Order: sequence, then structure tokens, then C-alpha cells
Amino acid sequence: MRRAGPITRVAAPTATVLPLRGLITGPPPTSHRLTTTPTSAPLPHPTPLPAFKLPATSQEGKPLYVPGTAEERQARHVRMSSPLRRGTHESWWTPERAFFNAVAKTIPTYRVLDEEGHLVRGAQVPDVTKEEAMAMYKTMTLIPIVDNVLYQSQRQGRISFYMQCAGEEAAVVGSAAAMLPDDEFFGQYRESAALLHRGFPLNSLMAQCFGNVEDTSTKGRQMPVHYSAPEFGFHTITSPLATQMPQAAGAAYALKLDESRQGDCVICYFGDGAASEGDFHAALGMNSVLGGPCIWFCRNNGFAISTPIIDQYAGDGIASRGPGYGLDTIRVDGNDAFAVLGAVREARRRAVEGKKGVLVEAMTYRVGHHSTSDDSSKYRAAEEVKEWSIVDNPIHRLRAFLVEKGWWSEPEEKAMLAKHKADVLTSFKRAEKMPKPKLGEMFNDVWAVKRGEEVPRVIMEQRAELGRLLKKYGDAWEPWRRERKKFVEEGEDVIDCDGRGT
Ligand SMILES: Cc1ncc(C[n+]2csc(CCOP(=O)(O)OP(=O)(O)O)c2C)c(N)n1
Ligand SMILES: [Mg+2]
Repeated sequence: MRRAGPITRVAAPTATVLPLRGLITGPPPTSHRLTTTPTSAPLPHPTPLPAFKLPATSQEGKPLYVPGTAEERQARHVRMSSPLRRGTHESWWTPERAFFNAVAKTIPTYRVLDEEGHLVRGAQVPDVTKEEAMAMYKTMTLIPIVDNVLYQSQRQGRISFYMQCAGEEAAVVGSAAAMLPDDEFFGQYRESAALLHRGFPLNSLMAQCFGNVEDTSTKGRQMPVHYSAPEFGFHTITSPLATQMPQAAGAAYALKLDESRQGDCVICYFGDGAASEGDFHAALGMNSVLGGPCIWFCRNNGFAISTPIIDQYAGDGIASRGPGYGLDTIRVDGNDAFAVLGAVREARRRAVEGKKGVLVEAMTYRVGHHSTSDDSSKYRAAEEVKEWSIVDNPIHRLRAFLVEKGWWSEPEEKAMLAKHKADVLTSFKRAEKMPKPKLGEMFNDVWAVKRGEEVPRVIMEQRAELGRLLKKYGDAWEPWRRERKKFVEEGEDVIDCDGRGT
């Protein structure tokens, strides 16, 4: 029996990569109308077999099974073979039984700065002003402070749940920085830095995490990190994985159809794990056929909770799936803020001009635990995490560049971090002190009701039932007495109500 030897890694073959601007991507879907005139003549049923008569013979003496004159055959050839077969792009007949598993031999990973923050040979820093670069750096350094405060507060039982961005700051902020104010964002849940970068105030972020009276995102009815901010084009985060993807495909299609929104674009974030959901395929399928400007931004961070990518998929990352859906695709170093910025800007240009989807796979690493419900030391070595945060730290990489450029110094850094910390703590303390919205809010907005219409009976009954219970036990039972005090009006809005809602 052959004994398994150590795995030897061979050098990757030289990449056969089409130039970025020259990718063959097929036509953007502009019309779904038939180009031929349908005939109303019914088809014979069942379809008859071809007659078994002696074949005609060509001039070269070969038998001809396909009927018709030379002209008819030529016309048919043109109709049927352009492209070779309907449903494919460029193709050719080959006598070789050649299976393939990738469109290019290898998929390269675009990078501008190396781990040290030095410009990679041949690379160009995307067009950024000092202000733009500093704005990115500011958000990238703010988010770890927000995350630390809220993560620790969950540990102390002050909020119920939290998810950190740690390690993915460049991927999230670099992509957000490439988008424009009127664009539409669909997040998965780890992209609060994108929302902050768009100007979402810290007070609003804290309000959502505490579910207090200022929580305009979800009025205290959702778990922390489920932000919603229509004023920043940020659609509501939903817990079920990948549900944002068909929504994004729909939004992109809507943009395509809306004359007043030409030039706007959707960006949809999703994880390597979410890409295993049926919704991923439904969304990309829909977007590839119907069109609509959409950047599919995959944060490939190596894990889906405790499932490493090696157990998640067998293909070449997520990027290999783009061509399968006819999408221009790029893989980018997700820890390189400038590479992400450059890749997403170009993706946006392609998406808007072609009114179609573009896939960006950002290779990064989830440094934090999956969420406050997770302990990643159970399934990965602490050394591995440390190595990533030291050797390939997205914040250090950008900072090194800024310092080299003469745009940033240590005293400036110190002052900025102190300000971040003070802002975050002020906002945190303010949010914690605020009451929760009226208790009755939990029955509002759960059903779309037009003006003049009544909410369904079942909702009114539930509201009235809570009112009756509060009346009976609200003062008598200590846990309820304590809990009621946290809400605006202390539950009085529900007591004695007829269940109609506000
Ligand atoms: C439909 C569905 N299945 C399972 C879950 C539980 N779940 C929450 S996050 C997650 C992992 C997602 O991983 P990935 O998409 O890679 O995102 P990451 O957390 O790495 O950012 C799972 C399985 C869920 N929320 N929804
Ligand atoms: Mg992941």
C-alpha cells in the first residue's frame, strides 16, 4: 500500500489573465424580447424522428445528413452558431475531452500596498486626495474603538449582542469609500464601518445597539448591529444569511429601470459562508439575467462562524463563480485599503456603465470572534489570529503609507485616538441612559397598513392582551415593575388600549 507522503506544494502556473479592461463578459442584458417572430403553428407532438432515408452526398463525396441546399445550410449555420450555441459566450468546437475548473488558469489577487505599506512594484495608488485617504484612515481607526467598547459592554450584560469588524477594516471602509452618496448599501452585519463612513452618527449607532428611544433604525425591536438608515442608503440588516442578496438584485434592477436613478449603484456585502446559501445563486442569477448596477462584494474572511473555508467550498474561492454568472470579476487583497478602493471604483464604473453586476472578492481574515456568542479559541489557534493581526494588519498598512507620504505623524495619531475614545464613550454613556421606546412600538410597523385601514385583528388582540397582563401584574410582579420603568410611558400606552395601536 502506498503511504501518504507530505503534501508538496508546486509553484502556481503562470497566470493566463485577460487584461482588466478586456474581459469577455457577454452583452449586458438590455432586452428580453424575442428577436425572432414566434409562430403560432403548433409543433407536431410527439416530435418525429428524422426520416431514415439515404443521405445526400456532398461534392467531396461525404454523406450529408442535414437537409437543405448549400445556401439554406449556410443561412442556418449563421443563425444557429452565433455564438456557437445559444447560452454560451465565445466558444469553439474541440476534439479534446477537456474538462475545466477555472476560467483563467489561476485567479490573481490585486494589491497596491504590501504588508509593510510599501507600494507594490508596478502598482498605482488610486486617485486619492489626502482628505480622502485620511477620512478612510479615520473610520478604520474609529471602528476598533467602537467595537471594543460595545463588545466589552455585552460581556458586562449592558447590551444583548455584538459583532466586530476586526481585521476587515480595509475591506469594509475601502469599498464604502469607493461608493457615492446616492448609492444603495445592502450589508450582511459586519459592515457598520461602511455606515459610519457614510456619515451615520455615533449616537445613532449606539441608539440601535441599546434599542433606546433614539433608535430610528429599528425602534428597539431588533438585536444590536441590525442597523437601518434610509437617509444613508443603508438597507436594514437581516439575520437570516444572504437574504440581502436577492433584495440587492431587485434594487439594482429597480435602479436600471428608474430614469431618475441612472448613474446610481448598489453594493451588496456578503461573507464566504453566505455564498453557500441558495439566495446567493438566486440573486446572482437574477442580476445576471435582468441586469442592474450591482457590486457583489464578498468579504472572504476565512470563516463562517467555526466553519473554515476549506469546509465551505471546493472551488477557487468565490471569484471563480463570477464568470459562471457572466459577471466581470476581480479578486483583491482585502487588507489593502487602496487596492479595495481601486477595485471597487472600477467595479462601480463597470456596473453603472454596463447596468450589470460585478463581483469583487476581498481576501481578508476575521480577527475577532464571530460574535459575542462565539469563542473562536475552540476552533483556531490564538497564534494564528495574532499572526494575522501583526503581519497583515490593514490599519498598520495604510498608516505606514500615510506616514511615508508625510501625511501623518505620531502626535496626530495620539490626538485622533484620544478623540475617538472620548467621542465613543460620551455617545455610549448617553445612549445607555436613555429610555426604551414606548412599549406599544413592538406592535407597530409589523404590518403594512395604509392610512385609514386598521391593523389586523390578531395584532390588536395581542396588544390588548399585553395591556391586560400589564394591568394585572405590572405593579405586582417585581421583574415587570422593574422592566416597565425602562420604557417611555412605562407601558401605560398599552394598558387600557383597545389594541388599535398608535
Ligand atoms: C439562513 C441562516 N443560516 C444560518 C445562520 C447562522 N449564521 C449566522 S452568521 C453565520 C456564518 C456566516 O459566515 P460568513 O457569511 O462567512 O460571514 P462572516 O460571519 O464570516 O462575516 C451563520 C452560519 C443564519 N444567520 N442564517
Ligand atoms: Mg466569513
